[in-house]
Amino acid sequence: MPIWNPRVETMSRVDLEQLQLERLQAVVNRIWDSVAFYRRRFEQGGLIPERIRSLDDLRLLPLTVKEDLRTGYPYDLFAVPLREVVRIHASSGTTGHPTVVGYTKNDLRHWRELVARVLSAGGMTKEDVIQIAFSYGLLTDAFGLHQGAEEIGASVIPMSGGAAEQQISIMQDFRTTALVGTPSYALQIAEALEEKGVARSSLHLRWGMFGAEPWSEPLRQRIESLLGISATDNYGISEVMGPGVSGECEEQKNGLHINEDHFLCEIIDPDSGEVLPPGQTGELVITTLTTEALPIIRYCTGDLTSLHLQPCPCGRTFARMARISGRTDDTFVIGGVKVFPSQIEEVLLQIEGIEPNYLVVVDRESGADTVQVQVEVPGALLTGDVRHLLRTQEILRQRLERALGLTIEVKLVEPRTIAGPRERKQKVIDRRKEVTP
Ligand code: DLL
Repeated sequence: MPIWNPRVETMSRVDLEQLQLERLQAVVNRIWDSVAFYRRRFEQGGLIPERIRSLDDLRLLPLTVKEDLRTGYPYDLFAVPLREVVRIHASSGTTGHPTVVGYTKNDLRHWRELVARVLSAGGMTKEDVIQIAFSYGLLTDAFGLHQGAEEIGASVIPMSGGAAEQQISIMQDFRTTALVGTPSYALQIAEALEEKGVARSSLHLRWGMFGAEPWSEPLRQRIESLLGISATDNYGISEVMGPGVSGECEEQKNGLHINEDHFLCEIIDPDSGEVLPPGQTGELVITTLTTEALPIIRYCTGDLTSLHLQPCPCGRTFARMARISGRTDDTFVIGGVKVFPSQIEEVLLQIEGIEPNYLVVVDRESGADTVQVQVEVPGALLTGDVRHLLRTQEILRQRLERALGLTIEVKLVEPRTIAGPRERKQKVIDRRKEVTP
C-alpha cells in the first residue's frame, strides 16, 4: 500500500524525536507569548519556556482538561487573533458550552495532509470514490475527512447522514468504492443491504474507514463480511484537530499509527498523573506540535489506550496506539455524538421529587445503538396512580431527548436498585463492547 508521505512517515525515531523537540520548544514559546491562560499556568508552576530541554521535560508542563477549554469559551485559548482564523468547529456533546476549535490556513493545510495519510494507510488512493457518511456541520468529522479525501485526489461524495437506503442507492449509482463514517452507521447500512436483499455485486465498495466511536474486532469482521470490504479504524478528537490524529494501516490492522510529527502522545495513569511506559494502558494525553490557532499542551483526552513503538511491517515508523478500550469518565459516544452523564443529571435535578440516581445502559440492537436511562423514583410513585407514573416517565423521556438530541428509553425503578453502580461512581454501562454482532 502506498505511504502518503514516506519521507516523514518512515523517518528514523532519532530524527523524529529531534523534530518533536524543536517543535515542542517552539510551541511552548508561542503559547507563553500569546495565550494568557498558559502563561498563568506556567508562572504558577514556576516554569519558563527555556526549561524545556528534552522530550522528557514534557512532563514538567501542566495538564490541560476539557474544563479549561470550556472556561475559556469561546476563544480565550486561541493563540492567534480571530482575523487569522479561517475555520471554526466545535466538539460534540454538552448542552452548555461546547469546546471551540479554530484553524488558521496552515492548520487546514496540515489537517488535509494528516487525514490524507490516514486515508492512504486505510488503502484509499486517487482512484477511489469516497462517500463521506458523517454529518456536515459544526463537528470536525465530515469536513476533516472530506478535505483529506480531496487531498489524495479521490472523488468525494459529501453524502452526510440519512437513511441507510439512501446511502446504498448513492453507492450503487455513483459507484462508491470507499465508505467513511461511524462503525455503527456502517453496520446499519450493511444490515439494510442484507435485509433488502441487495446483491453485493451491485456495489463497487472496497474500503471502509470508520471511527469517532469505540468499536470492536468482531464488529469489524461483521462489517467487512457484510459489505465485502477491508475496514480500518481511525481516531481523532476535535480539541486537538479532529480526525487525522491516527489511523490503522490496511496491511496490519494492528494499532493506529499516530501522526507523531504533529502530535506528541503520552499515556498517563488517570489517577496519579504519572507517565506510563509503552505497552501499559492508561489515559491518552496529546500535545499539539504545529497547531497555530489552538495549540494545546498535554490535553487529557479521557480515552484509554496504550502506545507501541515496535516497527510495523508496513514501513511506517510512527508509534501505534491500541484501539481505544474505554474512557476514564462516563462519557459515551452515540453515532459520533458525545454524551456526558452530567447532562442527564441536570435534567433529573429539574424534576421535583426525583433524585439524580440513575444508570445509563447503552446497547446495540440490530446494528442501532440504544440508550436506556434507568431512574430511581420514590416508592410511593411506583405504587400510586398509574397515570401519574406514566406521565412522569413521559416527561422524563421528552426532557432527556431534548437535552441529548437522542432517542431515549426511560425505565423507572425502585429506590436503591441502582445502589451498586452509584457507589462505584459508575453511571454508564456500555454493553456494546460485550455484543458480538
Ligand atoms: O470524533 C473526531 C473523529 C471524527 C475521529 C471522525 C474519527 C473519525 P470528537 O467529536 O471531539 O471528535 O470526539 C472525540 O470520540 O475522545 C473518543 O472518545 C471518541 N473516538 C474518536 N475516534 C475513536 C475511535 C471526533 N476510533 C472522541 N475509537 C474521542 C474509539 C473514538 N473512540
